[in-house]
Amino acid sequence: MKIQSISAFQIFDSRGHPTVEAQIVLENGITGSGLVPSGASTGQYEAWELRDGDPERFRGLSVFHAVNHIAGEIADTLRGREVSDQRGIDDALVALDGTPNKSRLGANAILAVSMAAAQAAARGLGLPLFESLGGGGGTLLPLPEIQILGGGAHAQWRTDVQDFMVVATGARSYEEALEMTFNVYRSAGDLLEAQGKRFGVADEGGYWPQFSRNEEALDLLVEAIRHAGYIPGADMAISLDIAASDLFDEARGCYRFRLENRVFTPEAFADLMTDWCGRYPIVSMEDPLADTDWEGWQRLCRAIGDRVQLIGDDLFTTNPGRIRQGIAAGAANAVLIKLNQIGTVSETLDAIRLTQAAGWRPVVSARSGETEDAFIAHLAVATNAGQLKVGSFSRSERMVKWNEVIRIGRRLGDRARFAGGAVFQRSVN
Ligand code: 2PG
Ligand code: MG
Repeated sequence: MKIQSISAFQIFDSRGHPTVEAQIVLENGITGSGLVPSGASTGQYEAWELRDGDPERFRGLSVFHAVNHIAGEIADTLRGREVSDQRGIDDALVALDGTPNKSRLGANAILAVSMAAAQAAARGLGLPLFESLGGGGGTLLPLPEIQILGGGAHAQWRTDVQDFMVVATGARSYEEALEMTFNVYRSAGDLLEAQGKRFGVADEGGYWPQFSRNEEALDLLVEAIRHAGYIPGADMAISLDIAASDLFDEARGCYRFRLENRVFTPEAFADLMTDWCGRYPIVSMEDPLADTDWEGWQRLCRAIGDRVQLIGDDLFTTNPGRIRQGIAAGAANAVLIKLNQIGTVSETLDAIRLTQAAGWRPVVSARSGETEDAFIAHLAVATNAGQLKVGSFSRSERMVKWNEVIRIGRRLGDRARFAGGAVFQRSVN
């Protein structure tokens, strides 16, 4: 199954911002496409998203250079190659780019082609993507981590904390987890409406918050879980993405809550995170500290790492080198996995395997700017990752991923397993 041609064009993500789609056609006529997402609270160590920077076109956000790189250099290099050799294709893309962060061709150009190759290879074999990506060993449906309120960079800083999510730790099946989350999401909406505080939704479909303190959002989550008829901490737990790199003032070496006009030393901020975990039913915290605060991460991990999942997102940026450094330092116990932070499918699989080999947990994640592509649902099942974070329970760029896991479960039939709340107790690979 050889690659006959590769083309690309500019499409738009869920924020209406330009992004890249690549299409591969094989010699036997089979096609595959790759659509690239885009973050807003991006980590400084992420692979480079190439934008044109021309103020006359899409306020500088157009991606015509990345598109041209695919149609030109990349197509010339990969034409005639065996599409099922994902590693060979990805290595060739990395070598062609030649920079450490994929800044010459653009990680958005490279990833579009890498994803398109994976999809074309699966179709060529007549397999769903999760089967071909995972070599047939992927059978674990992930526990969904679903956003109820969106803040930070996704909601004009209405709260300092970025993602207020729930996890249905008491659910016995993927479908039950979705039903429980539906109920809590609706309850949160009803409560906000009753308080006269329901003002639409943020970038990932969670309610747009209107609070004067971050803890009010935590209180609302607990109330919404109860209101929906569940026991906080037993049936439903809280998961937060603090996105603390965005709260850290590098120059002064302190964290800042703009909403509350409060400033914290790194120690005080880590203490606040520990305090929240004691007072609220929190099972998981992502980026509780900044991506430069390695000491803080280690301290927090020693304090609560045995009972709270501590996920590095900006800290690791899905980069195997940084994950290795984190494992050696004992800085976290879980890794957020985003394809476009590293830029190829093979390196993403490496990051997941490395995480699992250390006994840590991978959490496959979408970006705040998403597309109609459901690739990550397949990635999560293919690798038995156990957890999937896609945003909220509304808007089609989110629902397409949750729905795809339902389809994958039907396809797996009796072979399907569900990760459930057990992911927080042990490794279920
Ligand atoms: C994150 C993601 C998704 P963004 O920080 O984990 O919530 O946001 O894509 O803006 O980086
Ligand atoms: Mg994050």
